[in-house]
Amino acid sequence: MTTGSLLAADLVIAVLASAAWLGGGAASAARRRPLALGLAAVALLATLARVITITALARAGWWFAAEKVLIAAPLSLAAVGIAGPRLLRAPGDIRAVAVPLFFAGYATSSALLVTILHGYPASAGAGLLAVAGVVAATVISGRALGAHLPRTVSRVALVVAVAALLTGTGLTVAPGAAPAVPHDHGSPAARIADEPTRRFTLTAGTATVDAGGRNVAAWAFNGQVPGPELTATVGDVVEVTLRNRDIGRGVTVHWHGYDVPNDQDGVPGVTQAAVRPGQEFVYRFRADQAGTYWYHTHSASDVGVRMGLYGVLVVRPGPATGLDVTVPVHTLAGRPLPVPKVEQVEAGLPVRLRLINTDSTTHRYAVAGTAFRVAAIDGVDLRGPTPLVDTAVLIPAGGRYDLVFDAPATPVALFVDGRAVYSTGPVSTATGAWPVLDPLGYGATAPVPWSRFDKTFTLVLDRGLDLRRLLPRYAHTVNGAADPDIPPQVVRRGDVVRFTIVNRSQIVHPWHLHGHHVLVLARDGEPATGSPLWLDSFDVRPGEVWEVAFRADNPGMWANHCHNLAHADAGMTLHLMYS
Ligand SMILES: [Cu+2]
Repeated sequence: MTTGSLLAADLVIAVLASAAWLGGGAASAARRRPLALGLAAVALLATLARVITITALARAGWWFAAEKVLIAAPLSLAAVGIAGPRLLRAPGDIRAVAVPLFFAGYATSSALLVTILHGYPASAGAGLLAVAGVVAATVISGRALGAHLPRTVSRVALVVAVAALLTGTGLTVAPGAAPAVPHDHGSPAARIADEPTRRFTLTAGTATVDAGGRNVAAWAFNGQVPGPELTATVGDVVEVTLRNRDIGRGVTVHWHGYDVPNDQDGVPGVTQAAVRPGQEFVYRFRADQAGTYWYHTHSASDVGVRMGLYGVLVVRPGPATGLDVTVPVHTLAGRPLPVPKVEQVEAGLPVRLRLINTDSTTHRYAVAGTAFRVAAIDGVDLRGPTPLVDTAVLIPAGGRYDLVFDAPATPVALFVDGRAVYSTGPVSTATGAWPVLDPLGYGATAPVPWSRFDKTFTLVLDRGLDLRRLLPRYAHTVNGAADPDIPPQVVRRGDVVRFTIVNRSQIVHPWHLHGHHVLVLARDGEPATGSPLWLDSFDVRPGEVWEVAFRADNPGMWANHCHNLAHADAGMTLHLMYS
């Protein structure tokens, strides 16, 4: 059983236990003896089952079990300890066990609320608040049922409630200094001169575009979705003038995966001010990384990218050979955009398909009708990629895979999420059962270039109630905090930095660090055994623990966030900064 399924199972069992205890309390209050005893038995079994799930989660990593061991387990023990003996005494009047059963229900459900609303890290404040809630609810139920509760119970409730308030609710972590926002650096055009320059203009504006035979409202660069494909040769200077015609929420251009100097990174409020309607901004950087990249607005990025403010950036080492095409996959107005038509090629010609996922969720790609190799991931060539047949690849949000093969004489087809987006003739469509490539074991291995790490950080991804703003929100959190309250990670130039990224939530988080590619060291404690994987976008699935590292060689302040852009907007963004 994976840690992700354990997390889900534990949650379901906790809900069941809470419901059964509370249902048992209600049934006994209504003097429905067999129902009350039956529900209490279910609750007891569910509570015991949690011993297994919580122990297994703790073995997978303390991050997954902290609040369950420290808060849920003691409360569940108290529930069984108080309700159990009274049930065993088999009271003549079943109503006599109503309050103990309600107590057990409140104990289990308040621990559940701690997991759902607070998560990681566990805190004394959250624990005390949970206990105070349990005691208060039990006292109220007791009064309502006319039960005699010892006066000490009310006193304990009062003491615990005061202690909880004094400790703080524990719903937020200790404040870290939110990063200071540097101001507009202006155009850096003077910095690089006398070099071959590729000049482009991107004008952002509202537009109506044809999305597979249907006109939809979009935000577009130069009136088209995707925006124009920007190409360059290694060594060129890329100069892009961004103009905003009428996008009221502002526009920037972020060069996704391209490790540009910090002031060219296009993050509003961090590396520049958003470009407002009528304004412009000139980006300029040297293209010294070959590979497949993309660009997109980082201003109101969730809605901006979804509405169409993105395009492809390809940097080639020299003239393209054979058929070399980009396949950006995007969902516009709820429907997949058609993939650009690929010309027919003669057999034997080398083909390079640059697959790009510009959506916020993972896509599954399958090439049918030919063996292929994965030549590069996230713009970086793999070492010793071997031929694959009838194998699918999963590309995370923001990620890119370059697939290469020699065009066969027989038909080939590309499937995205089981749908043929392109084919040169009839091929088998049964790609759904194909195995999925695990890039951590693909290609030829090479030693990790570092033996020690100067800085290590752990990012625990979860959900939680965020009370820092006027309106409470159910945020996507990192270490229990949400943007802008997540303390920045501070490194020095030259540091070798290791991140541990832990997903204790129920959803996939595609992680994306700006300005640096990270080398994958291990996943779930298993070292990567294939080609060195230098990624800028990788899916951390529920229950997974990723270890990645990089050298801090690109000074500045960099966004470090989930590339499910709705999650990033809902708190899952922090910053890496150089001291
Ligand atoms: Cu996410």
